[in-house]
Amino acid sequence: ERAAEAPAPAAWTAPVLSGSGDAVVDLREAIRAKLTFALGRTPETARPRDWFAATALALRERIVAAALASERSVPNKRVYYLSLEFLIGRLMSDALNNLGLTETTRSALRELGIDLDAVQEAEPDAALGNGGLGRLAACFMESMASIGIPAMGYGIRYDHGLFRQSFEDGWQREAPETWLAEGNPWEFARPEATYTIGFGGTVTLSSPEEGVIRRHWQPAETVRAVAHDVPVVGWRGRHVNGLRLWKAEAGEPIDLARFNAGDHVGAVAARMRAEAISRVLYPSDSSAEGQELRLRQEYFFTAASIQDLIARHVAERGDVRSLPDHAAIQLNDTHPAIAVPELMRVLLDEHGLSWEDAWHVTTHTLHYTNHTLLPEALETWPVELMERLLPRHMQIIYLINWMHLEEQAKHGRQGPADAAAYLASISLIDESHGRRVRMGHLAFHGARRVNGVSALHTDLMRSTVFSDLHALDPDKIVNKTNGITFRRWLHNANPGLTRLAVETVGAGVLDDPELLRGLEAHAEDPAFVARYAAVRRERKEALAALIAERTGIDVDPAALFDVQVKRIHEYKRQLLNVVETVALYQAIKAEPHRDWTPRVKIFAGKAAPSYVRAKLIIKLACDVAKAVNDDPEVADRLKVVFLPNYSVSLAESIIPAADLSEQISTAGMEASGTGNMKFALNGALTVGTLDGANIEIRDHVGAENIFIFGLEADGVRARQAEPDYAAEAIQASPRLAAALDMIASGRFSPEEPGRFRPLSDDLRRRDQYLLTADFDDYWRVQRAIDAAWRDPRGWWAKAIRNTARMAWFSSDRAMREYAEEIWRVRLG
Ligand code: 4GP
Repeated sequence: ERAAEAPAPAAWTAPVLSGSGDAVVDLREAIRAKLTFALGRTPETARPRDWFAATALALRERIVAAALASERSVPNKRVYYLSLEFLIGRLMSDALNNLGLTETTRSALRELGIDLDAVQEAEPDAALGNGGLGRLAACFMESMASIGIPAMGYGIRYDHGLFRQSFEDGWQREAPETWLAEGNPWEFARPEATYTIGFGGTVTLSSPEEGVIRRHWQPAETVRAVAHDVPVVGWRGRHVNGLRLWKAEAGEPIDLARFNAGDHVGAVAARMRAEAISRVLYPSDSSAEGQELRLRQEYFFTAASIQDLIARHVAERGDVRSLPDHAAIQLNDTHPAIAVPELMRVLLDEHGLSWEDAWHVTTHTLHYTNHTLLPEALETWPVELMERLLPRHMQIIYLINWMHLEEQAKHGRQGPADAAAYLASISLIDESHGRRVRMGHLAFHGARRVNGVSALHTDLMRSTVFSDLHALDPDKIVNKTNGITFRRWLHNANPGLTRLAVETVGAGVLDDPELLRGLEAHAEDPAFVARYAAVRRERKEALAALIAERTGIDVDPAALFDVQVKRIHEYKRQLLNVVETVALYQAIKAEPHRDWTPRVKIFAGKAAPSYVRAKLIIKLACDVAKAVNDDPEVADRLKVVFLPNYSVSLAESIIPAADLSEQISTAGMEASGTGNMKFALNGALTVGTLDGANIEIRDHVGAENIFIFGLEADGVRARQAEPDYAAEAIQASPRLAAALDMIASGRFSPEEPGRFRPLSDDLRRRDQYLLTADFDDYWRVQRAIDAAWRDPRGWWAKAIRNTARMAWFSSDRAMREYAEEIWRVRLG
């Protein structure tokens, strides 16, 4: 059904961790037994998917022993990572690599006549996330297990992860993704860990006879949250943590009376409503979602997780008051921000704590990571909806807010002139367009530490969205620049480069990425450069084969592979890249005999289904691709490819094959980026703006090894204040004007000449993302890149220095910083 990924070269682990003969025999027999007895298949009839399941089950057994040991030991403090998204992708290569079983498994399967690569390709991607923050959560889980932070991830076990993307004549089409269709061999269902989650209903007061007055929430509706655990095995199998994903079930599977009365559909209506909660991942990334179901998802998984961790804490420690000493809860964005009133509710109403004690526990246990400052992405919920769905929580939010505002009034912190404006800015309730709860403010106020994900982003948090709250508590906001796990993004994705690194600087580099530094000494050594280039060439050939298979387009692996892969969003400016492509096309047409640097522009990424503008940008990229690729005059000097259905696995094939990494967001808008780190680690040179973590990447790899262009964040703000900047910029740039005219003219859409007018008109009139302002500098830097490519020695030296200097961007480093400065938890 799904096409194969590019074949991986023999794993680098061979000389380092190869299995003994006995281990191979044991594993072979274990796999054979799983195939026969757990799956009921014979080797003759088994499909690759069956071999995958049998292998996963056999490996899971080896992970379980360590997992149970981790579970039995009671660490002094645990981290709970609450995230609505975990974009984990395939798990087999992680498990094999971290257990050191890649070669043992390859041999065991070979003895059964089966190829490990084919088995790995049969694993569906677990796409339980949209993009950046979901993939970050997956990297963090792997790193916590690798460096020994006792942790549990909490999320939702979506039946359908991020939609499957295909193109119909260049238009994005979405189809449901079905990763669970044949079950998930990695997971353990834990029906014994089931909690009841309420919605709606009323809040009543206890009778005065009880002495103290307590509030009781009587939900109108309840749903069961059933735990499903996926073990997360760390590097060298030393630690195993759990990812606990909640599945929604109805209290009663069927209304038997209704069924017997003949209403067969109505009899399961309540069940359908309950199960809808864990049915689909919301395909929103950096855009607000108004749907009630989304709020139900948020509360469902947060409440289940809090019940679970409190039950564990009380079982281990007896008293809920000591929660902050033994648990640190990280809220990944505001999606679990309802944890603030939920934890308060549990402590007040169920454990009888006073308000002060409950507030102390809450604000010493919770921490919050912000991932975006885009105004349209800052989550708010209508008060009316919250009151209907979570009446007790709304009471608690009002009380928190009242105390918070009183406190400021008492201290007279606000100047009298603009007191109202000041209080409005720090209030948890936004009253500017209907009354809405600001989830960012709520998370901020309820958290002990709040972090941004790159130095620039954290500064902007302090100076913009959270400036007034920041002034009240200047130590609360801290920076924790993102990281990526090198096990997946270097060792697994690029075994050739890893093997080269091991052979050059020693196997210690597998444990300590700082040793990558040792590669620098070889940046100009012809023998080393040849090997480094050969690794890249092999990955490019594999990617070229994959491109041909999936799109029918032939690309030359000798050309510069220029890659932009990420969610499609206007602020990420795929459109800037497409407009530059059109300008380059025009330039080649104007001077067809010039010696142009051959380029392949590679795009991939999904647009949220309701994001009309992003889908139009995809269509433009596809239409431009068609025109350019079909033009014999251009020949091999420019090719444009849009690979469908971007995923973690596809990223693993693309990133090691990239020469150039496009990180071209409008400065101030990309919180960090993590793709930028993956590319640089694998030796692609970055073309980027001074945005997010690009700035820190430049600081690490050196300004001479990265191509920076465009306005900086304050320049963006200044320019946005000028009313006619777009028109002026276009007028000043004949090249940009010509490219926009060509797009507007219908040249790429002859069957519908006006199709792309909305894009060009918008750029002329408003250009919110400053594409016109940055275009000329982008063009300039791209031509400098053409020239740099023509000097292979210089290019490879830069590439090698990128790989050598990226160690700091390991998510192990990020997790150590969180452990020390946010969670105050010891490493195991
Ligand atoms: C993303 C940010 O857009 C990206 O810059 C960052 O690297 C990533 O989070 C992880 O911190 N945000 C989202 C989102 O994914 O949905 O807001």
